[in-house]
Amino acid sequence: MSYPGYGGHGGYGAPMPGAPTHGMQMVAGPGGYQAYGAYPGSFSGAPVNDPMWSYFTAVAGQDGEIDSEELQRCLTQTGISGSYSPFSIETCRIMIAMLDRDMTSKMGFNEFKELFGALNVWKQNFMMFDQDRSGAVEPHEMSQAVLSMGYRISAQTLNGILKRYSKNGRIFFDDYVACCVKLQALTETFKRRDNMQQGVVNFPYDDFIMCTMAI
Ligand SMILES: [Ca+2]
Ligand SMILES: [Ca+2]
Repeated sequence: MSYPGYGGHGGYGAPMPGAPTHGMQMVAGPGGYQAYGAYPGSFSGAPVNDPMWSYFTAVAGQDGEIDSEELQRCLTQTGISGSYSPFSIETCRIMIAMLDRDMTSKMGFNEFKELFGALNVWKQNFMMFDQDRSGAVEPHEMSQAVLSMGYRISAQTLNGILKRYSKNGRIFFDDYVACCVKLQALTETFKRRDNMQQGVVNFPYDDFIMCTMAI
């Protein structure tokens, strides 16, 4: 399907060409989201039987949901960023804002699992480019990474993004993830309003501010 403005590979929700696929299986989920790895398909049934449930409840604490500080602590402890610097609180806030589907401002169990799946894919993708494990990639590598995810954006837009997310001309893992999270969330937000699937949407001012500022 040719879809102006988005990926040429089916875009959002399609497998990422060039992304490492070993050890993970992507399944198109509801709303174009992907279910990853050990959690294919949509989740149903008692979460008690899920190996991740007890971990989730321990992290979430008494309110049963994960806020940005709990998320930062947990991501640091699980070492998902590996040898890379831990995620900043701002990136954790963006992660929650993006995946907060039931509008509680915190992460429920399914939202948490979705994040872990996405993080693993982004990390694999980042590591593919950061071959010397320096913790940062060059702008042209970041461009390749973004394009390999199926987003079709102009060189000018890509340059703007690279400027925003780079430090001294390099992009660190934390900023890379923040960029991926936002790109995915904003594309999803846009697509939901793009009824004609033409890559063009009329945004009332208030709606635009809500969509962009809330992430
Ligand atoms: Ca909590
Ligand atoms: Ca939530």
